[in-house]
Amino acid sequence: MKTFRPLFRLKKYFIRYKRDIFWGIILVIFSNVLYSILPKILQYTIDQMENGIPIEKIVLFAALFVTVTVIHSGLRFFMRQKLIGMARKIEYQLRNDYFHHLQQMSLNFFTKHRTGDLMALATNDIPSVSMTIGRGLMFLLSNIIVFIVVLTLMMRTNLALTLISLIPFSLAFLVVLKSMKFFIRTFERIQSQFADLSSKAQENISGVRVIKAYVQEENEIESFRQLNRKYLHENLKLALARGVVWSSMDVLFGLSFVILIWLGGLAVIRDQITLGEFVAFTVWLGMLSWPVISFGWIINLVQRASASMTRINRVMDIEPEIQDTESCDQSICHISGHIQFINVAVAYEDLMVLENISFEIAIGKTLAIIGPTGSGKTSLIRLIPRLIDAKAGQILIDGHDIRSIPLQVLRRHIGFVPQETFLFSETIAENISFGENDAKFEEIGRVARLSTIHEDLLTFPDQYQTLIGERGVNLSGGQKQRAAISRALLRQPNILILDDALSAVDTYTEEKILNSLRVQNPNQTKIIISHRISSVKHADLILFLKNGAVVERGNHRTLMAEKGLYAELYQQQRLEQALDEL
Ligand code: DUT
Ligand code: MG
Repeated sequence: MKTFRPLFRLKKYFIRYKRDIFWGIILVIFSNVLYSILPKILQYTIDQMENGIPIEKIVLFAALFVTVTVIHSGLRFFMRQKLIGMARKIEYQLRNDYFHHLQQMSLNFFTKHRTGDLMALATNDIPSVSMTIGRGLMFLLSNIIVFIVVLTLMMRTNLALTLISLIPFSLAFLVVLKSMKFFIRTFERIQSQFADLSSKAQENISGVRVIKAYVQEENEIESFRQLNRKYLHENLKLALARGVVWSSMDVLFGLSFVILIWLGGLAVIRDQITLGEFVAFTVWLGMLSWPVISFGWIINLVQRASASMTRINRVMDIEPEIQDTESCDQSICHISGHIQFINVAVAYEDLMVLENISFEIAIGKTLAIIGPTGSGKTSLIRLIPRLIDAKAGQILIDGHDIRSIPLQVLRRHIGFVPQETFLFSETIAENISFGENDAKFEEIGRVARLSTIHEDLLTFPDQYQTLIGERGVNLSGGQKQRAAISRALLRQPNILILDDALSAVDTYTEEKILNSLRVQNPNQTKIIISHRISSVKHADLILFLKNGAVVERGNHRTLMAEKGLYAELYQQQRLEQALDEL
């Protein structure tokens, strides 16, 4: 029972579809009782024939047989409709709930879980659960009913014959029980190898550029082949075991029939049973073989579903790390963009990446963050839309603790351009208007002009309607970045955050974009991360980060006067530029 516990979580779905289940069960009972009594009609017919039956009566029996069969098939049809339909509806709900859950997860969750594994849950585990609750339930109930009814009918006909001919059946049942453990274990291995295989394929397809650039195709093919070979090996093992079990069952069932024909035949000759009863007996015995064979299959199915459900539950039980808490003040429905950090620290697991960060930036001002790679710039700005939470210290926006602002409100007022741009496989216009579905075309055009991508788009065959391949393969790096900036600008955010979002754009274009950003919305607080001094020098406050700490702060003028790291970097970049211009 313990193994099936994960499936108890499906209770709420079962309750939702209780009507379907109720009718399904009623149909299962009726259709299988009818099925089990069919041989009884056969028995009467044969017995009557022996006694010299008039032809009309034979026709009557035949008609009865056909009618019962037709009704049975009809009931089966509706039973399948109800139970498999119910399973499909549960699968639909489960998949929606799973997707909804994934959408709530914070960044950290996605770094901890492989995309391939998360996909495998949706493509493998959820259907496995649905299959079990549909077919598994249907066959299990059918088998139980057939077993009870057929066995009762057989025993009532001849108890001794029933018991003797069932001896090999019990052996077959034992074979099923014994082999089950092996099947389940092998199957679990197959499932986890399948997850590895899909993760490998998934990473390969997303990472195809790197693989090609490093000429790693052969290596990748080889390591994929190895994983695939393991998968094949386990599958073959399973197929072999299945073959052995099936064949031995065939032998045992054959043995049952030998016993029945031998002892049953003798009983007929000795007039202990009628010929009709003998025939009915034979058919019943055949009917019993399916429940025995499929018992193992059903248990296997339920175990698999249970293992799948465990995996699903494991992910579904993860609480979103970042969500609205009780301290959230629902009356806050707007933020203006006054940001204050007080002794903020950030850590990923045990790795401290930022410590003692304090600064304040007024509405409409520009904050710039500069510093060597890995110094914690991205981590710092991730705190503002609460993609991550601070380990220590306090962040205030418009004087409210950031955790008291409803996440929806906070994020709606922030335009965030991440360091790695991601574009969807949709048109450029749709990519820009992401999250703002009713954006007017003029608005899209306005932000595209601001981020200077408008001119580029005009050269494309479909202009704003140009379709972008997965991850925007048909745009250049700089074009992708500017499309992402347009997307952030369209929301007219009160806080605009650019994380190195102009790194792939030349200095001239960068200057142009930054200039137009400066004038377009004087009340917008801007945070700009860059490696180039040229893009930060107009900022009201510049923070120089190094090893997770602010080592210099001020504006361009005061920092230059300090003659520290900032000034040094400025000289270096000036020199590089001069050399470039030579
Ligand atoms: N780090 C993690 N987990 C993450 C992100 C970053 O452990 O999910 C670590 C790596 C690095 C430090 O945090 O040592 C700071 O990373 P961040 O991305 O904040 O650095 P950056 O200043 O933005 O670097 P770059 O200029 O390369 O973008
Ligand atoms: Mg970064």
